[in-house]
Amino acid sequence: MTNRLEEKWVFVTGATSGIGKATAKIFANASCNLIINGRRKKRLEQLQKQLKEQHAVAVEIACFDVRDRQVCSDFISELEPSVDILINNAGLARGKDAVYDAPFEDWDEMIDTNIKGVLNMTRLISPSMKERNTGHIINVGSIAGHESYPGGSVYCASKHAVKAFTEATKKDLHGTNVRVSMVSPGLVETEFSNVRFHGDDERADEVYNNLDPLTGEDIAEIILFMANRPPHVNIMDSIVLPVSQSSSSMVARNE
Ligand code: NDP
Ligand code: 8X3
Repeated sequence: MTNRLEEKWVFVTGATSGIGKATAKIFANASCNLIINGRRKKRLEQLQKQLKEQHAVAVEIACFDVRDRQVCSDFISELEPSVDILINNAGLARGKDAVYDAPFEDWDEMIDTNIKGVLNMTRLISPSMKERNTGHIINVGSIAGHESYPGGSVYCASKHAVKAFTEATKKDLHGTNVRVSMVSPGLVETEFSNVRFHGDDERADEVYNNLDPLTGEDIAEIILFMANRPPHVNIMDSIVLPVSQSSSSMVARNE
């Protein structure tokens, strides 16, 4: 396949694990330079070393919390390269409690990360894309942004918000060459469920038992495909599920 991505600068939020880490790796393999974000500095340093050694690309570390607007702003105003592709991937679920039981703190963390984190990064990076009349913003949504499930009220609401924001961003940039896309995965086996269940590995493992879930690499391949389309092609959304999953709540497990 033609590689249209060589030497592009790609900013991946949440690159210390799962989908984000796999995405950083696949773009480095396509000869892109990377800016890798997350809060765990050691992991970012390890990934930086690995990508530089394996692919001879430039890799900058952006160790900050996407919820902290001031820190995001300070980092981006000091950033030398222009960002060609922004991948808003950082996100999380916290708990699976009903609305009448869920802790407010869990709700705040999801809203602040999944919604406001995406808003912060997009607001800060999109002006330079608009000015240069080029660029691509790719948001990681979810099947939960298309349908809601019990116990997922605020997580689903946050991903519905990502969908609405993606669509409106495209419309705000209407008439420019800036592309805006999202990918909406189903069950992907990453650290997502360990985080959701506050480190309860057993409960996290149960989510992916006997269903052959997606991997971070599966989603990274879709993101790379979207970014590597010719400049006149904009994929708005792609819902990607394991074959064993037919909706948020319909999952066929092998016995
Ligand atoms: P992981 O838990 O494996 O990765 C989440 C990443 O987000 C980590 O790198 C984490 O880094 C980063 N992150 C979380 N909070 C922040 C923050 N405040 N600031 C900066 N980085 C942050 O999960 P996934 O890879 O599965 O999740 C990635 C995205 O995919 C999320 O948006 C999630 O909602 C979405 N998704 C996941 C699905 C799944 O089934 N796994 C399905 C559909 C969508 P660190 O902790 O170092 O900050
Ligand atoms: C994550 C997918 O179904 O676990 O966005 O909420 S799900």
